[in-house]
Amino acid sequence: MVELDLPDPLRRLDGARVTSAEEWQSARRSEILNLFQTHVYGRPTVGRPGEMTFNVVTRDSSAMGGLATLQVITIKIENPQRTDSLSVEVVSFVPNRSPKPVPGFVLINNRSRGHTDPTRTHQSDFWPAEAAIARGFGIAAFHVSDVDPDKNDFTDGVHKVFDGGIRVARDTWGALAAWAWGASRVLDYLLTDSDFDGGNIAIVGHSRGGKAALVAGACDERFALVISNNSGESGASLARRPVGERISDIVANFPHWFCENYFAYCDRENELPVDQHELLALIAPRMVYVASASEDEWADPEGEFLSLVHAAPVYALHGKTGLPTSTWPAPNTQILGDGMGYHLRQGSHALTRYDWDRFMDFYDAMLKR
Ligand code: GTR
Repeated sequence: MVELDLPDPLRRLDGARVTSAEEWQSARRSEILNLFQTHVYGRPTVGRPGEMTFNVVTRDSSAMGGLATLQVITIKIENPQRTDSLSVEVVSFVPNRSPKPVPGFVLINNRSRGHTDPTRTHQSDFWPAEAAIARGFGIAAFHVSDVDPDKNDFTDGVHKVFDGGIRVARDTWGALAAWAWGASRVLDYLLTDSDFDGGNIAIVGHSRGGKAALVAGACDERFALVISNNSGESGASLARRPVGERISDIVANFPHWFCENYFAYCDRENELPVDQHELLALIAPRMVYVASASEDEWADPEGEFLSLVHAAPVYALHGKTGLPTSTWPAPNTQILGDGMGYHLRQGSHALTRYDWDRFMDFYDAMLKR
């Protein structure tokens, strides 16, 4: 494998070296975030909406045979003229027998809604709510299509409500940034829910949802833990590694995930002013966890691991040692580091019960529970 010439997260645009956590926070962090928003994911046209209401439509304290309390919440978001709105449904469970508030997970659901069935008629390892409850975690989810349907169309979702239904500019946000913004709105709600510990909310996503989870964690410093599962190209894996999916593949298949400026980097990864380890670095000093699968070559599992390794200097600046090794581990061995964790699951591209069990092990270890 050729040596990669990666951008240095600790070198400012004017060439000066970042030497303290304070300098990172005040000067460098915003430079990198701005580069990602300009060249990769696009820039949100709206922050926390002025017109946003939370409506608890269902509350059942005898869910899961009395072990949990279910809530279904509708987040209604209107544009300033109140001519259009979004409605985002959140499903959440908290354990009845654990002291409140509880740390929690939020899944960005990019699969069918059935995976987060509030009735629990259908139970899925994609969102194993019973397992989270048994270990004393709260768990919530929302569906990506409530924020921005996953198709190459800017006339619906958040773009319709806030952007007039078009790509306004070359840095207009794509679906990944929109889903990340949606995750922040779910967090806005959870911060009002006294059963959840608002200081300990993890954002989780698989594949395209894993890319969005990283963007959410990079943009919104209120997320305490960011978990990317098999996120691959334009997620955790390094763009400059010529392995698996490349920018040319992803923008051909999913142009709507990105801003238009990203299209210029097809087969020109070396000219991209950032690489994906810097997206992970934006999460520092908060917790970041990357999970890969051994047969998921399209996502370049080793490239996902190396992103953590190359983000580690930013963690070190904040007094966190990161991973205890820079050697890619064998399948089914978890690495619990300082602020960072990783595992390579034996198997194919998926989000499984094995992955969730490791996320909970890491979260428990970090919380010293
Ligand atoms: C693939 C895509 C990946 C990943 C995946 C998914 O086809 O190439 O980047 O996002 O879809 O989300 O399932």
